[in-house]
Amino acid sequence: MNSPLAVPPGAVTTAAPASAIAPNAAELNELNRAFHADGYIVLRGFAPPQVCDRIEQVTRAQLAAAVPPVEYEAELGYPGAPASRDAAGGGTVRRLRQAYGRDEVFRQWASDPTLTEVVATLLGEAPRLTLAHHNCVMTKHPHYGSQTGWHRDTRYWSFASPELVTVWLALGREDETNGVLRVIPGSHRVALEPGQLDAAEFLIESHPASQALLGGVRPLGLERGDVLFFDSRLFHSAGQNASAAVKLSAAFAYFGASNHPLPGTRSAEFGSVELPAPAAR
Ligand SMILES: O=C(O)CCC(=O)C(=O)O
Repeated sequence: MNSPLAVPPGAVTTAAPASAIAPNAAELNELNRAFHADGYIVLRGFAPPQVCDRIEQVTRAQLAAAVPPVEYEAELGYPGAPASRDAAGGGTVRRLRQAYGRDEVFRQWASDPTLTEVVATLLGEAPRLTLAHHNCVMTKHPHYGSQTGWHRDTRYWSFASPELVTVWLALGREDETNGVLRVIPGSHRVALEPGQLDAAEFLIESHPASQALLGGVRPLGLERGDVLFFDSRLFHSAGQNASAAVKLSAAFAYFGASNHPLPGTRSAEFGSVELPAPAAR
């Protein structure tokens, strides 16, 4: 079932560069090494201020009008979420979904050649943007923004190979006061014991085998324009927002050209966007 905001499956983008700061070949090599060792990298100030400004402007306008398709906090019912759509705060949006179809600013950012070159390096091949997962602006509102338990993004994703990269752009400061993302370095490669996940595939923190994992938690403080690239199998979580301002982050996910969503699954529903292979250096 395609959203009215979705773009046709297999569409090729013609976006102009968003002028992100390009790492050189040696830096890309080091980023690739760190990514595979830790499961994530952070590129500070990777998205230029004017890109953040344009994305934020469109996001705030669409958030204010709750332009569909959106996901409401009350729909998920995570800890801290309003009990129902009729409860106080029931209209709190958690995600502006299908961001790629919403506005050119999202298309330009998600297909920015500098960004996709980093993703291609991490995947080892030309990337494709999935329109089925993430492809959204994540919001974390004061009061009604919920807490997200430890999970792997791939928990409900169905691809031939689980190797995907999530790209998270901070549109403002993200810290312990407003629901910073926390990660467990190296957890993308950890095999879990039976019973370590609950029915919704969140990590059961009280499980004995979870203790070593939880001993390595690292909060990833971000500033506006910082971009976090993480292996979609990396365990991460986030708290609530105790500040007075909404936290906004754009999130997209990519898979390699030799990978594919499994036919008939939700991962295949919305199509994908082919992106160019990285230029030879
Ligand atoms: O900001 C949060 O609550 C985390 C969101 C997240 O990790 C997710 O929805 O996959």
